[in-house]
Amino acid sequence: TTTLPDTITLDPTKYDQEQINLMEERLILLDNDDHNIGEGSKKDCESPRTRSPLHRAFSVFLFHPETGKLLLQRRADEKITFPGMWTNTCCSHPLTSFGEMDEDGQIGVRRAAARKLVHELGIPTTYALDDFAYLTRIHYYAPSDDIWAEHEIDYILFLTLDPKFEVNPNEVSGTKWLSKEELGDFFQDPTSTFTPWFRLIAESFLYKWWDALLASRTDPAHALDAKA
Ligand code: DMA
Repeated sequence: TTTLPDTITLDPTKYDQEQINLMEERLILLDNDDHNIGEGSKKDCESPRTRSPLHRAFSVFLFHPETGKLLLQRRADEKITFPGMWTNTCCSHPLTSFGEMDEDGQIGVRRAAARKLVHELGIPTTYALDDFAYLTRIHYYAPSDDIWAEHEIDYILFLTLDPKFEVNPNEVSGTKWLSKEELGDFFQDPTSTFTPWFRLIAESFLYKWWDALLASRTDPAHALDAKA
């Protein structure tokens, strides 16, 4: 197994202390086939000094059951990577703890997603972990700035839920529910910035899956899992 050396000290006068602490979380390092080959801190996984080693991540897209709208969040300015950018409902990483390394039925990723929906948005786990529809995995690399970058195999999860939520201001500085058309217009807004993975997913698969989800609400034969 690979264990990465701790290479950077984060300056608390430059970065938020709570976010500095979260950079010590232990992520799951991967080979190109999504096999676990070790662990490393978030800090080391997202720094070019260690060449941003590949690790496991997830992206949740939460849809409103009645309106079919997608919940977006704006990342807090305190975030060390991709601050202030609009993105999908919730993204993070499964950790080497909390049973999040378990791979059967993507259970570890589902546990991590539920944990972070609570932490970032205050969405209680009133749904079953099976309610997350697992769509696919996407392998990508995206720089955040001169220092930080993401290099991940990202599990895409859809969830249909009308949640109670209360955002954690250290993580999230705004939310919006948008329809497909409204999201298309929002991407054109020159005063907003968007995370590269959200743009990538929106430009590749999102609308096709979203259509399937909307169709499945009236016609169960179009259920999402059948399309995945
Ligand atoms: C990283 O999310 C995950 C993806 C899919 C880009 P993040 O930087 O928001 O993680 P965290 O919320 O744990 O800081």
